[in-house]
Amino acid sequence: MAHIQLNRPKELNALNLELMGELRDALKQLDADDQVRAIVLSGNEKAFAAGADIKQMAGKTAIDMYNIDQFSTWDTIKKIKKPIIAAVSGFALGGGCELTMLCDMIVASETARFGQPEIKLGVIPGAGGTQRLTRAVGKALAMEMVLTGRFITAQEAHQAGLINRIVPTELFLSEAIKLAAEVAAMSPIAIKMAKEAVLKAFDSTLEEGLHFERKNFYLLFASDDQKEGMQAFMEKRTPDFKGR
Ligand code: CO8
Repeated sequence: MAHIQLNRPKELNALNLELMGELRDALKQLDADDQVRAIVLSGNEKAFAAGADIKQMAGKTAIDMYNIDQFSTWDTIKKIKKPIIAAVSGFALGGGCELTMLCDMIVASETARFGQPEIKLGVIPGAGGTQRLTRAVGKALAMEMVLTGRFITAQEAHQAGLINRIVPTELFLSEAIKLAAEVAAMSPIAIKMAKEAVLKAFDSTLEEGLHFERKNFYLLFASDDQKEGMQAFMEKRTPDFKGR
């Protein structure tokens, strides 16, 4: 299990290009490290991230934005195979909210606030806020959040299905780590294929998704972990998964 902490506390972890580049590189490194089976991504108690760095963005032209191509970083993060658990306390706004939705599960503190306030800046979400949010919480709430910029509470986010659980603020990181440890105890190869298959549901028809799931299911019978998992069940012992 590995933990990455976004660390620009004075700017509420505003996601400037440098921070996103470092995050991408750290995630790629952890994805390639066999010792790591799950990743926790957090901010601090006050903010997960308050969005893209407005000060860095404010003076840019459309062509600057095109040339900077910041979303290629997001595309790389999207391809991380290992599960990423967001540990969220305080603000998760704009790009910060979008980053939590790029993660696979979200553990939130009671003080967490999720929002897409880009509309108040005269723009719209650019890293999935109109798409992943709508799929997660449905049209009514997504439309309200994107059109008014209203922040929702952890309670509302939980009711709407955006997050996995709400925990007392002092426990937001430790509970996320606990969840990551639970996932890390499973077969790493099965976990990766499971993540891939769940994500497939977002951009395929049911038939295509079922087909994809079935192929991954069959493929896992080529792994030592499948033999070990089923053998351990029959021998009534804890499996020792190796990720092969
Ligand atoms: N960018 C740059 N600086 C920020 C940001 C930000 N997004 N958010 C906060 N800060 C800075 C503030 O300017 C302030 O700095 P300073 O002390 O130098 O003035 C410091 O952080 C503390 O902030 P506040 O004093 O404002 O703290 P408050 O507790 O009063 O308010 C809020 C907290 C409500 C979170 C408020 O700071 C706020 O509204 N922030 C902006 C939220 C926002 O609009 N986010 C969306 C940004 S646009 C976006 O994310 C587009 C996504 C596109 C793709 C993503 C690419 C990465």
